[in-house]
Amino acid sequence: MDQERTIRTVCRGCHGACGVIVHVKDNRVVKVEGDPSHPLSHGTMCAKGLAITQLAYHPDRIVYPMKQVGRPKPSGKWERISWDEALNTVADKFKEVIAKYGPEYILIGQGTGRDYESHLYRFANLLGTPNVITAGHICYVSRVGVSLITCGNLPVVDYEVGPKLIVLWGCNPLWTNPDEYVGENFFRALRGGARLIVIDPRRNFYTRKADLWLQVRPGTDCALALGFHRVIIEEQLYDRDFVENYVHGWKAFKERVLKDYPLEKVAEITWVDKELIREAARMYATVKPAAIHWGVPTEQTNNCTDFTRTAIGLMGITGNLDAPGGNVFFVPPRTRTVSEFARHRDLPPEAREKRLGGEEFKLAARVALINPKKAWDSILQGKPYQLRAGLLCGTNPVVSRANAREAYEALKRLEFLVVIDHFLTPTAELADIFLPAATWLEQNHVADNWKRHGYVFARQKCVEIGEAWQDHKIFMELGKRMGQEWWPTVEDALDYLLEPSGLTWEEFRKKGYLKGQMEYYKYKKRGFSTPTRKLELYSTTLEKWGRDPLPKYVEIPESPYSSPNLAKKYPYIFNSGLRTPTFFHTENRMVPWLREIRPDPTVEIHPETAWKHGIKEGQWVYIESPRGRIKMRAKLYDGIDPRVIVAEHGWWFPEIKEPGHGWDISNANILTDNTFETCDPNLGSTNLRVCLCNIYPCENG
Ligand SMILES: Nc1nc2c(c(=O)[nH]1)N[C@H]1C(S)=C(S)[C@@H](COP(=O)(O)OP(=O)(O)OC[C@H]3O[C@@H](n4cnc5c(=O)[nH]c(N)nc54)[C@H](O)[C@@H]3O)O[C@H]1N2
Ligand SMILES: Nc1nc2c(c(=O)[nH]1)N[C@H]1C(S)=C(S)[C@@H](COP(=O)(O)OP(=O)(O)OC[C@H]3O[C@@H](n4cnc5c(=O)[nH]c(N)nc54)[C@H](O)[C@@H]3O)O[C@H]1N2
Ligand code: SF4
Ligand SMILES: [Mo]
Repeated sequence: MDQERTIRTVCRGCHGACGVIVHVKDNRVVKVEGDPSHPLSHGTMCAKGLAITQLAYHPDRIVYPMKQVGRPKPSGKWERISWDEALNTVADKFKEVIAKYGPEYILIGQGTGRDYESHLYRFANLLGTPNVITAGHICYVSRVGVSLITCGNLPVVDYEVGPKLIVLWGCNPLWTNPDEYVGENFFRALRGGARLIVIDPRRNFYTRKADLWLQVRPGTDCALALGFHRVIIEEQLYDRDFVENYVHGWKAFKERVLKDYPLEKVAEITWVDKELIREAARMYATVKPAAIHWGVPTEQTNNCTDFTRTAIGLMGITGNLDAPGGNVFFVPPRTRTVSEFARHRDLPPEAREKRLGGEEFKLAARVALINPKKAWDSILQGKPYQLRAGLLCGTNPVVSRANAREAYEALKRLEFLVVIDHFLTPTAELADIFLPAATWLEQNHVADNWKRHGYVFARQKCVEIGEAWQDHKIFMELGKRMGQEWWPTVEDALDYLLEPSGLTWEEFRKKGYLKGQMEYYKYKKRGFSTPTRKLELYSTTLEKWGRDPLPKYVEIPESPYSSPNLAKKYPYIFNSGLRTPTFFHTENRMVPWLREIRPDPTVEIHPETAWKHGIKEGQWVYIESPRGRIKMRAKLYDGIDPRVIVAEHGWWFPEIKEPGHGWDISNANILTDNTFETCDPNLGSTNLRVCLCNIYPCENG
């Protein structure tokens, strides 16, 4: 029997990096607890992090490679194989596809940020395929892409100094800890006396604490941001020096706002009272420092590009950009960047030209991703050429992507599919080869090296479970079989990542984390990293691409205003994607501690609306859109507008043992749309948070 020992590491049950002390006994994790010495999480952890042992040691977890032996897929018939057989099978198939058709016929994919994009992209780039699907068109990478062309980098709230006013714009940091943020730091600022403006269609914890709550119509944030500009311009509340010296296109932008966005019109579009918009804009422009903490719903719309640059514009013209306590560009510690490690530059120009949809969604191409529908069309219709093989790592697109039915059909039809995951999800059940991924307890990595909060953390291997490998190792070993240049071990690759810091993995591991040396107002010395060296409210990049260089609001393609005829049959706005503290997208439904808290998929309906349809609290109801029908359990909630329905996303049922696992029963993305005409024109972002729907009680109650 071993003595119990403790290891300091960082979680990755969400985007991650809360500090954790892991207790290990006999090569088994017996307990995890928050690490009070961690500079961002200060000892806090959430339910998902605390439940990791139930996930890692779950009886349904697959901890060895498998091949699907039954046909047609999904057959539910699998056979255990060795790593050698699994990797050789994949490598042989990929080589065959490359020889017959070319590397671009292989699709590589991942879901949300999970700390292995450096390795996944390196694998794809060295393979020579430009066809990588991620969640980036609707999440985070979209905001990074827009930031790059607008001000050169992603501005992040400076909770280290602390804002005096926070505009919480479609974000729920205490439940989501998204990307750079650990929600606790938001709360610390609030407790320290920061004022709060909340922009959210739903009443929640924050709206109750807020000085002002703007109950916006889902999907109209871009119009609201332009309304803020309107007030700030009219009342001359902007920072004159900044506007004169650091903004490109101020005059043209000002004219657009004054001509096209009178407050009455903004109020009509957004459902927010015009005096409330005025008051909020005034408060934002006059309290210093102020920061905008914005969330993902603003990106999951056809206005993704234009909301993001309009919001960045607000930060700039109020003098809050790169100002202490405002929205800042944190300086990263000296390590190799994801981009450098991934060798993005080495993807040959002729390969880039073959990127599916690259000509259309130019900004997505710039950040090296494709709209998933481009992949589905390629597989289902052979347009413009037919993908032949795919590898998906840490993603469950048949539940998480818009128009899930199409995603399902496409992946089912793909000639050869590899899935890397912990569980046989509805997506994994469509694979030919399943590769078992390690959890965060089973890996060594320089964590958070993709984020822009100025830190990297040591994620340390605590145990090994079965034959699972960390994703990084899978890409390395598969890459070597494809003749790619990699390092002998995972840790050797980490030495390379860390090299500019002067530390080896061994040294870094003991240190725990590195922090960049912060410097504010960098633009005053060097300008912004854009073509004009200024913050481009008039985008020269979009102009070069033949797009509107100035931001505007375009009505959501499926809304009561843009589709009045459709709205007769589907009168409600379907706002899907309400996160819960227990689940991470399609994950955790099999974890008993978490599922017990939220056993069923929930849809929130206003009591007036429910009454009209004879729906009672707790009853199962159908929700229907032009694309299909799902069912969820009704929760009556008067904190939303009676015209809006709020639903959770990510539902499938691991307890249903047939290989589909009930993927289409309560999956919100059966209802969402993915057609190109309805996407953001630059990024291909889909409207995940707004489409039209109707509701009615299930026959059997
Ligand atoms: N309707 C609607 N749909 C949405 C959203 C919404 O708001 N509304 N949100 C969207 C957003 S923002 C995003 S980012 C996407 C997320 O979409 P996805 O990333 O596709 O979804 P997840 O369920 O997070 O992850 C899928 C799989 O990753 C596996 N996994 C977890 N950790 C690891 C790991 O370390 N390695 C490997 N190999 N596998 C792992 C899990 O077991 C899970 O099966 O969903 C989007 N879908
Ligand atoms: N527990 C948990 N944590 C997660 C995730 C998870 O699935 N579960 N997902 C992770 C991922 S990949 C992401 S991207 C982040 C997202 O995390 P956040 O950015 O915090 O996004 P959400 O929680 O989707 O929504 C935040 C708020 O926006 C409101 N909202 C909905 N529609 C609109 C709209 O159109 N406009 C405005 N202004 N507000 C709107 C919602 O009511 C909600 O209060 O969370 C990450 N963290
Ligand atoms: S917030 Fe994320 S990183 Fe922190 S404990 Fe929860 S799952 Fe882990
Ligand atoms: Mo996301």
